[in-house]
Amino acid sequence: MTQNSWTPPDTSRVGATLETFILEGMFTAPGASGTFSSLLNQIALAAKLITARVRSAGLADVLGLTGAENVQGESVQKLDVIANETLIASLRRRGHCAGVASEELVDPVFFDQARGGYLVVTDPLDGSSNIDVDISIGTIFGILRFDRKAGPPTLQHFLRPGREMAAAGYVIYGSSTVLVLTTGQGVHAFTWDPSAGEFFLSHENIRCPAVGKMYSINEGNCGRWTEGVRSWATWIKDTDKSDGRPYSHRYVGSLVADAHRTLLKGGIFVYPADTKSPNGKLRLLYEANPMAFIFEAAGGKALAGKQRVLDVEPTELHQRVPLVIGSAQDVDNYERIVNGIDV
Ligand code: AFP
Repeated sequence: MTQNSWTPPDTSRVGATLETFILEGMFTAPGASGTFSSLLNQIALAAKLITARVRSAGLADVLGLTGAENVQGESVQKLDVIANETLIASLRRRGHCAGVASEELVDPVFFDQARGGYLVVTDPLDGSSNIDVDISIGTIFGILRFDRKAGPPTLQHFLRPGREMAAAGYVIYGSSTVLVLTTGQGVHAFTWDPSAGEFFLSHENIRCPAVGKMYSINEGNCGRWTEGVRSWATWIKDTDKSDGRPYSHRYVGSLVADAHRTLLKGGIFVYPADTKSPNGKLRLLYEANPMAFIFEAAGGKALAGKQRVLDVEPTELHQRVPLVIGSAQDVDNYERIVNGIDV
């Protein structure tokens, strides 16, 4: 018999299933009960079901428009509706979620029978204008604590600053499906293995690099930007080898895809306020807040105009904000240049 020279690594949990990770309490939020794990499992279930629909979309006649518009006045894709219904049905099932606010719905839905515990904000299928051309799309979500003893949930319970979230995450339906999750202490990514039918931990304790090499902004909007944003966009394209400029430009037009790349490789994603969208385009509660929560937990930064995204006090469910997320140094440089301070 030959001696076994292989000793398993004892610290890394890479390769663990999402279920094991959740069961071992790795996602326990401060003050959370066991119901939190159950809620995460329901989100993972929805991610699996949506993955199946996205992967077979071209074959199953679910590509294309429904003919309706959502609350943002945007065309609703069939897969938008499917993702929304799948997520809500999954969240309703265990009784731990008292209500959901979705990009697809004018008002939140409340689950009267739910014992409570949490509220969920979501963009069930972000980047849906990319669906028909097989570009990466995603599901974004944020989880807020909710105490049913204080009475039934109302719209007001959703209008809380992002720093109060218990957890946030997204699922990217890209070349593989990856679920990224944080409770504010460690950002972890789980990759879906369709042959095993499981999410496996693939990226443990993601740290957004302190500085990157790529910038991401819709350059087609430059005629609508402020002078400050234009100065920054010129600066980032100037050549200066000492700080790695010019940066490369990458822009998918699907927030989940642009944010995922920025989180892993570093750099900066910007959707500023401009003359067409004076408050910015992206939605505070279910796009900017979850992304900001993830970036900060990974050591990056997130700004909405001059303030931290997570400190914005929401006044409306579908409120828009300017958004800057990315590597700490890249966001700092952006802030200085936009405000006329030399870097
Ligand atoms: P859709 O969901 O309508 O495709 O919008 C995607 C999105 O909300 C976000 O995912 C992108 O970052 C952003 O809009 C892209 O907007 P522009 O097309 O104006 O660059």
